[in-house]
Amino acid sequence: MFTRIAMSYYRLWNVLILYIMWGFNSVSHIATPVSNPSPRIYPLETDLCNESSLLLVMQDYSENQFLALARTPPLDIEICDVTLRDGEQMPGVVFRPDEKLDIAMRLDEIGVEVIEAGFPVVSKAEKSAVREICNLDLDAKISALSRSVKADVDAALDCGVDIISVFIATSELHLKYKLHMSCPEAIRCALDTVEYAKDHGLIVRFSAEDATRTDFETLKKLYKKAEEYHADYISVADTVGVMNPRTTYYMISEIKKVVKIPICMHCHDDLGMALANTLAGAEAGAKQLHTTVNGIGERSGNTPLEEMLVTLKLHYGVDAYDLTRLKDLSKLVESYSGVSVAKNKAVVGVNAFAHESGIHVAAVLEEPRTYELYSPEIVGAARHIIIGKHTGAKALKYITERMGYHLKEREVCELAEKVKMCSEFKRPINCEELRRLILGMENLEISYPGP
Ligand code: HCA
Repeated sequence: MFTRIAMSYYRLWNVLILYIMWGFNSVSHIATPVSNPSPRIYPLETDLCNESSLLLVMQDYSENQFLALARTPPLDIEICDVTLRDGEQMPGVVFRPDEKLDIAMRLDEIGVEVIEAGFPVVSKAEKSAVREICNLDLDAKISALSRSVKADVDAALDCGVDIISVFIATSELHLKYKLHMSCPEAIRCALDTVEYAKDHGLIVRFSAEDATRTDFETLKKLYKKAEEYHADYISVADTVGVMNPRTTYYMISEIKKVVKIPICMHCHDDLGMALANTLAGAEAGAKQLHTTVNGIGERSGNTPLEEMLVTLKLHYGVDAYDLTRLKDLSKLVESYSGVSVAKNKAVVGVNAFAHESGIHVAAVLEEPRTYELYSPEIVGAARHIIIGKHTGAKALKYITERMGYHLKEREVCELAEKVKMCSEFKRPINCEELRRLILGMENLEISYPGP
């Protein structure tokens, strides 16, 4: 009796540890040994089989009849990545200077045209990181954020930036409750700062914060004034993500009627439409599109770089960026920022090219396009076949053959049953576990204690 109670506690302990480890391992994907007591603890999404090596030809899956029918216009755009500035404004995120440099170099390798490196007046370390990024002599132009005050411009000048992003809030809400200024006062500060930055030889991007909640007539007049003061870009900040693609398209089309200088789109994702809104702005003629890696940023974040670049390629034929580096950059920013990428995140999530369902796997093994929009290699990722509750016999036969086992049909079915039993414990199984099941070394009752 005592032994049975002890065994029950032991099993319960095993299960608890198992769940805890899944949590800890969800980013690293590394099976971490624990001192006590289970020798078989694996992360939830352990990959059973990496299929990418099978695809010898990199395929572009972009055929889409609607692209032609919709007459999508060619886009003349550039990317300004703001991971190092707005991305870092995400609560809890701090990049060390060396991490900032690393991210900047990788963004440059991908080919983004502008990197917003930081907000120099924030701290000494921030200022010196921006300066060091400028000293890297990257192909990308380096920009820094500046409030509409001359001291901020001076700090950016000290760093040696190419571009300065001078911003001021223009909505009544921000003027009244944040800046405690009248609109004419704010406009004066902004224009004086634009003028000051221009006089010091900088390329100036003038941004109206909360532009999308600003009285539209006032906003257009302000943009026009900024153009008269020789700003090089004006920026539409959808600071709290209020727009949708239709309203964005309208807004940018109207702004284009009054200013000739390039327009920037800076969209937040509060309603999950940042990417769509940025693209709608681009379709209406906006030039500079703002992104952050993994979409990190305040609240729900910003337009994700990886989603933007893949969409630009597949939907608009923009081929200017090295997409094969996206997955690695995503992992790097995930680790530096401490912000985990959701498993089902488009392009860079661990499930973006993972298949478990028997029906899906069977189809993917014959033709990946059945359940993949584009090939994982395009973004430097890999296809994963996951063995779990929904695994079918076809997938098992295929995988076991790749592992060197030639099972009879009956054996494959038996194995499928065992796999389903294991999956009762809410996780896929990994290669080693499958091997043990095949070899009949595994006694399920013992190795997979129930709750
Ligand atoms: C902020 C400001 C900003 C500026 C946008 C821009 C915004 O929230 O701190 O650079 O164009 O989202 O309004 O990031």
